[in-house]
Amino acid sequence: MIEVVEGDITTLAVDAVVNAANTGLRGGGGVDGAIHRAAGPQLLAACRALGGCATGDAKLTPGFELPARWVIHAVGPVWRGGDAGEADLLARCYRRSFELALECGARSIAFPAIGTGAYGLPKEVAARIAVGIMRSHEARFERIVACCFDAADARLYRSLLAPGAP
Ligand code: AR6
Repeated sequence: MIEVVEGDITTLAVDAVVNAANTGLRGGGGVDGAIHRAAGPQLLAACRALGGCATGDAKLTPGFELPARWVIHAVGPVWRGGDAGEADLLARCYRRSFELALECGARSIAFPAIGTGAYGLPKEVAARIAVGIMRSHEARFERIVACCFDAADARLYRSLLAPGAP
C-alpha cells in the first residue's frame, strides 16, 4: 500500500526512513538536518564510517533515537536543467533504497521528496519518478509512505496516485 502522509518524516514509526543526503554523508540542511537532529550524534558517527555515497546510490545505518529502526541515506542529483541524467539518477536512488530496505528486512518504508529542496528538482518531475518506482515495489512491502512536508506536495502525490492518473 502506498500512502501519502503530510508531516515530518522523523516522527514516522516505520521500519526504515529514507534520507535525502549528500555525497559526503555528513549531515546538512532540510530533511537531512532534521533526521540527524532526531537520531542523535551516533548517526553522524555511523555515517562517517561509510566513506561517502555516490549520487544515485544509497547507504544504510541504524536509526538510533528515531522511531525508525533504519535510515537509508540516498543521494539525489542536483538539478542542472534536465539533460544531465537527473531523472535516471533520481530513479536509481529510489531503486537502491528499496533494495537496501529489502536486504535489512524492512516491511515499511517512508520517503521524503528526494532532490526537490536544496537540489532543485521540479516537484512534478521528481514525484512522477518516485511514484513509478514506489508502484513497482508495492507488492513487496506492507507500507510505503510518501512523506510530504507541505500540503502542495501532498496534493501532487495524491493526484499522481489517484486511480487512472496519467
Ligand atoms: N520531513 C519530510 N520532508 C522534509 C523534511 C522533514 N522533516 N524537511 C524537509 N523536507 P531537501 P534535497 C522536504 O533540501 O533537495 C541537504 O542539505 C523538503 O520540503 O531536504 O535532496 C542535504 O544534506 C523537500 O520537499 O533535500 C543535501 O546537501 C524534500 O524534503 C541536500 O540538502 C527534500 O529537500 C539535498 O537536497
